[in-house]
Amino acid sequence: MSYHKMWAELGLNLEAHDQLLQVLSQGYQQLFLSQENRPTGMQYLDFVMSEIHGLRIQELVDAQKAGRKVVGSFCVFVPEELILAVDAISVGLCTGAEVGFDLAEQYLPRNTCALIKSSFGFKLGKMCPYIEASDLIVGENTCDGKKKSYEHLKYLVKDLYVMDLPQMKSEAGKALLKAEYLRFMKRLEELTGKTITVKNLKEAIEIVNAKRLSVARLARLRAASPAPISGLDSLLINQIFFNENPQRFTENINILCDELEARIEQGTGVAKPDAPRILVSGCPMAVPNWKLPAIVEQNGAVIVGEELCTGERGARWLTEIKGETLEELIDSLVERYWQIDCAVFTPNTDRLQSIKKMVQEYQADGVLQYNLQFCQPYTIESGLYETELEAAGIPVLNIETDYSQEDMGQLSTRIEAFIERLKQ
Ligand code: BJ8
Repeated sequence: MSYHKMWAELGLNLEAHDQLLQVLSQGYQQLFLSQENRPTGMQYLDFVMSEIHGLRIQELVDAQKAGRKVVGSFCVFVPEELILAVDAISVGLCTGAEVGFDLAEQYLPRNTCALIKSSFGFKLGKMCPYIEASDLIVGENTCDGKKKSYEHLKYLVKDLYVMDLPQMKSEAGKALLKAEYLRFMKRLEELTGKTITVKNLKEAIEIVNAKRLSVARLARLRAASPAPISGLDSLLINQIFFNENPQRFTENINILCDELEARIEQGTGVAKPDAPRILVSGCPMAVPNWKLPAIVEQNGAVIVGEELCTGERGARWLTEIKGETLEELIDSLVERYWQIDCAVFTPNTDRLQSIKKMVQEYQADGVLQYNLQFCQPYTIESGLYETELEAAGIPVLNIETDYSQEDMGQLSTRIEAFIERLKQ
């Protein structure tokens, strides 16, 4: 089916977009479809990926024609529950390809992290149907790169809303988070003409909790040896988490988990039982950023967990449905999001504990800390954590990279050496 008419109406650059889809499809075939012994439940993800700029966008456009709104965001601090409560659709806007960087650099310094430059590149190159389909785009004050880049982005998109976020886990910080969620609620109500009530917020919390439970179930199953699913496929699931219809996602991930349970019982896995097991920790990896897991798994190791926002840091906690008033539900929501241990907080000691816990739970042999070049929060934190983890007997490899393919050879050599160290 051709979606060219829809893409043209969204204002995409059809030629550039066609080229992008072609590269994406080739990369996907090479990396994902060539894996051996994949669970059959991954066919759902293959389909979602093949239609990520097609059918899913068609669904968004159809929903808009029926009066619903689409809200795009860049951070796991933006509560999907509030967006669903006003019957809007939440989509993630982070991107993971080196597209339109030359255009992005007309606005941003060269030494801006690839995640930020990529979002600008997709927007300026007119290649992201999600950003074009968004009625409201939510930025947030997290790292300096993001918060300052929104000062440019507001002139490039039709409606940008910026959420302030705390930097310290103090009582004042928590009060700010609550105030900002209340302000965001009002903005969503204005956008949609709908009111957030106890009933619709509870329903929204249930939907998002169920989605988070499905990925938590998947995460637990990866503790098995041999690993029942690859890190590459698991990362893809955690990436699709942000853009797929939430109920459909939950249903299909639970079906996949049923299959993985059966595989574990039969002793079937995607890697050898003695394959070194690696936990990846650090900056988010957005579609189609699959570079690191591909190198790790092509070198004979298996990734058993992601301490990333496209992973457990983004999905770990649930919102407790307690109380009978809106105020109590908002407090519950704040409690849930307050636990996110993003490196923009200072100090951020909880994250180190999360990494250690994940190492233990998923029987990881070592930690690969993934830092995007020019990302100060995660790169600085990785130095602190390396010392602490090594002292606790957990081998660490710190990687600093970007979205280019130029360092593939060098990364591969370093990762191979790290895997050898883990084997010993
Ligand atoms: S909660 S990790 S999604 S802020 S990689 S843009 S930090 S310079 S993305 Fe994030 Fe929310 Fe935190 Fe998660 Fe800046 Fe670093 Fe770039 Fe980053």
